[in-house]
Amino acid sequence: MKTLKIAIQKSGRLNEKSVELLKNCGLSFENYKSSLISPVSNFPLEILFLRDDDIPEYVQDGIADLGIVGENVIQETEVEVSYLQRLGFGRCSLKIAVPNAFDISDLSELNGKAIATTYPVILGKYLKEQNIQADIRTISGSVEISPGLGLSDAICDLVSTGGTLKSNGLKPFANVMSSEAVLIGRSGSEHEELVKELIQRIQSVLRAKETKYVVLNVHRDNLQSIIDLLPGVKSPSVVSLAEEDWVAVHTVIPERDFWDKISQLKQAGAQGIVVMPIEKIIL
Ligand code: PRT
Ligand code: ZN
Repeated sequence: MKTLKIAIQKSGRLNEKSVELLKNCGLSFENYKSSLISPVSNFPLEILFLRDDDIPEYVQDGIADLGIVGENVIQETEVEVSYLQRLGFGRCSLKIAVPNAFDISDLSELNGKAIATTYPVILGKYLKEQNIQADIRTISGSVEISPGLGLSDAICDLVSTGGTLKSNGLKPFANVMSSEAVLIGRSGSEHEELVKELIQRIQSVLRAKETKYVVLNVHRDNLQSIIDLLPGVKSPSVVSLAEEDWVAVHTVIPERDFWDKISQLKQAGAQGIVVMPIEKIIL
């Protein structure tokens, strides 16, 4: 029996969401912090728990068939892997930031300046594209304290809320790249069918997350205007109610325009609107 291997972060910002995604795919496994490999009992899959920096190479070299890792790590390690699916978590941006007192208005003002980063490859390419000659200082961590220590004029680091920059007296200046967690694989994997099956499961979970299941009651006179507002998966289900003139409409609504849609439905005569989360959508 073939066994697929997927590499995920052992601990850190992507671990919890990666485990949650796989569990939502119906995969049953133990998430022991001490183990490096966890077998899945109901799918031919093993989960490898690794440092995120090692995941792209493990996938490239065929030690793992799949991996979940930030795009920033893939770009920095410059490996040959295929992007199979964006996962919508671990979102952040790699930014150049400068001390608040540095009154910068143009990227060219970074010419001849020292920029500290743990992302020398991505930063190097960006500066080259922008035609900036700066001194890239590669350090292994705590990049945000380097201007305060006099080690650099600017930094290039990941930002999500911006709180770390702020508390270190820094301001973001240029966006070098935006990143999120992605599922990666290798072309020509010998387990193509299993990979396909797992991707389908992941996509059904992601799709469900983006949509809500909605049930509402409406008078028959207003039914058509409600239907016109609902794109749905195909067309909405319309169910008779004990009260003859009224029906219940069952449909799905995308999360992104959810509140707009609900207020339009109310205006069109919808009543008793019930909203439920969806576990999976299989097309
Ligand atoms: O041990 P291992 O090597 O596996 O983990 P790690 O320490 O290298 O990575 P980890 O767990 O910190 O991050 C894993 C991945 O999460 C990164 O590669 C990104 O793809 C993603 N991610 C999302 C982030 C952030 N948001 C983030 N904010 N990674 C790091 N940060 C750090 C940033 O470096 C800075 O120190 O958080 C700080 C800034 O956060 P804000 O919210 O103050 O802006
Ligand atoms: Zn790391």
